Amino acid sequence: MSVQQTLVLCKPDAVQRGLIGRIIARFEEKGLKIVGLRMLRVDEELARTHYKEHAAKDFFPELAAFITSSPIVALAIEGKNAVEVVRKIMGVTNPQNATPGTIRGDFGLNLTMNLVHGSDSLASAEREIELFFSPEEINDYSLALDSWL
Ligand code: IDP
Ligand code: MG
Repeated sequence: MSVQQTLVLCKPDAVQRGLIGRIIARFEEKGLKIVGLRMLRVDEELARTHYKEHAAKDFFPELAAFITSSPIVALAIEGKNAVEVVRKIMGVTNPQNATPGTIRGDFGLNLTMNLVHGSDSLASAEREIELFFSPEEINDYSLALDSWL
């Protein structure tokens, strides 16, 4: 399976609830590599661009209000099959249905405030990483552990 990069957001609820470290730890423990890391406040325009496929949906105003309500932490994460692996670690969209052991399954109850975002395809990942990071903010480095992962 090829090495991919994907975008993860620790959403405002994760920041407010003090869960950033525990969420990032799950990706590190899995053997994924953090290649970009940034805290920022999402504005209306970025919310609309990032969630463009949802812009016409009923829940978009609620989603936009939530994602702009407090800072988030954006991560670019690299590893074998990273797009799908990250989505598995996150759990399904509604935390009430998410399997225990996943981030949403362990920490969430609320459909909108579901703690994390992960790109849903390689094409989305490329688009979304560019939205949150400039090229020089993505770090190309090897880990001594790479051959064990
Ligand atoms: P995903 O984050 O699992 O990829 P999407 O369907 O892409 O799920 O939805 C984007 C985000 O919008 C969700 O993570 C959640 O925060 C919010 N959301 C999704 N569906 C609903 C809904 O029906 N009501 C309110 N918020 C929703
Ligand atoms: Mg999505």
